[in-house]
Amino acid sequence: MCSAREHHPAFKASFAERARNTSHPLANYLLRLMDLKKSNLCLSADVTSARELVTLADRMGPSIVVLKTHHDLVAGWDFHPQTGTGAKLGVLARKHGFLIFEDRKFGDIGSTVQLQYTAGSARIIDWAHIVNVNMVPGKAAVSALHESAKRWRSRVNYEVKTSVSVGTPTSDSFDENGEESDEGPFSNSSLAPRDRPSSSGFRPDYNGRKGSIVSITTLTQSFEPVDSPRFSGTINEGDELLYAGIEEPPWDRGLLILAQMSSEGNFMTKEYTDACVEAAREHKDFVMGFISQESLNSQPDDSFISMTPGCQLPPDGEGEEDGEVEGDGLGQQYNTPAKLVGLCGSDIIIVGRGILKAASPPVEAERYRRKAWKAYLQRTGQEI
Ligand code: S5P
Repeated sequence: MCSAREHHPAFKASFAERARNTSHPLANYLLRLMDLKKSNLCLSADVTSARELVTLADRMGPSIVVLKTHHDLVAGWDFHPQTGTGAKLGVLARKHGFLIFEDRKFGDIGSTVQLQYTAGSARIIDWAHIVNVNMVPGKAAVSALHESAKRWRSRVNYEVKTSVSVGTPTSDSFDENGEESDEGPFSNSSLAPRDRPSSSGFRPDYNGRKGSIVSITTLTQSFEPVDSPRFSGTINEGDELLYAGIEEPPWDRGLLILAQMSSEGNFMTKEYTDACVEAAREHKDFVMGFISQESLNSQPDDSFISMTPGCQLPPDGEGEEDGEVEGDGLGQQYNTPAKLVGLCGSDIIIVGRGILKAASPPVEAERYRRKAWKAYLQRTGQEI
């Protein structure tokens, strides 16, 4: 089911060693976190209400290193940048030590994926450390997202205080060149992503050219350095704790390329997978790895992380490690952590329903964590 990559140095290397050889800031952080927490488990938090999601993240936080979200299937997602659902998950991520991965699978032309990443109600880049891209439209989607992440990174250390006043319109208030930032025609490109005014004083047309004047708004901005995005909402006092033993994650964002899928009959050919690896090598300081069914490290200096969905364990006690697990009847196929991590060289298993549907999800998450960690220790020849 997978082409073994045991000849690549990363296959046998510990996560701590891999961290030392990884220049990607977020990949380096994640590998150190895995080593510290003894976890290579990502929870696919596919629940349909924001309240459930936040509760789940708090309960499962101790077992996981990555929390994977699909924000678009969550009812009641609060989009407020400082107090909304993304910010709440951020607080829990700092408290328990995990990264947030929005499984958005961007798959469009460069300009559109930039807007989907940085703009709209969700402003995914503000709260998700990691996102992924479906590279079917071509490599431009990867370079476009990379460009957005760089631009965001260069502004994010500054919080912008804006004061807004309304006055008489003047003709030079509009950008005659129709230049748009990656945040789209409605944004003020000089503002840091998390503190743009929610409405502007003009209504642009869709060519990004002159807008029709409604009133003019003057923004006065002052930039204040901040160390980390602090949540100012209503999570309980004392929840604003930091996971011990490691610093807060870096501001640098990371991208995973969807290089192979777990679903039956998918169209991701070897040629497509190879193109994904090529794109990753071209954007090493942004692409941290792949969603794949096996390790895709093949050149000596490749140090990508493989995260693998389509993972379940047979029920407790029934040939836990080597047993076969049936698919879900909707195309999803499953393999065990022992196979995926031990044989195929995957680094992180992604598990949704295997944990979420258990009688006690926190107990089940621990069972998955232990099995996946054991498979990693065996693969790398460490003591169990
Ligand atoms: O190939 C893939 C890629 C992804 S990201 N196969 C997948 O199943 N996924 C995602 O992983 C999928 O969208 C879902 O959120 C999760 C698997 O959930 P489970 O309940 O089948 O474990």
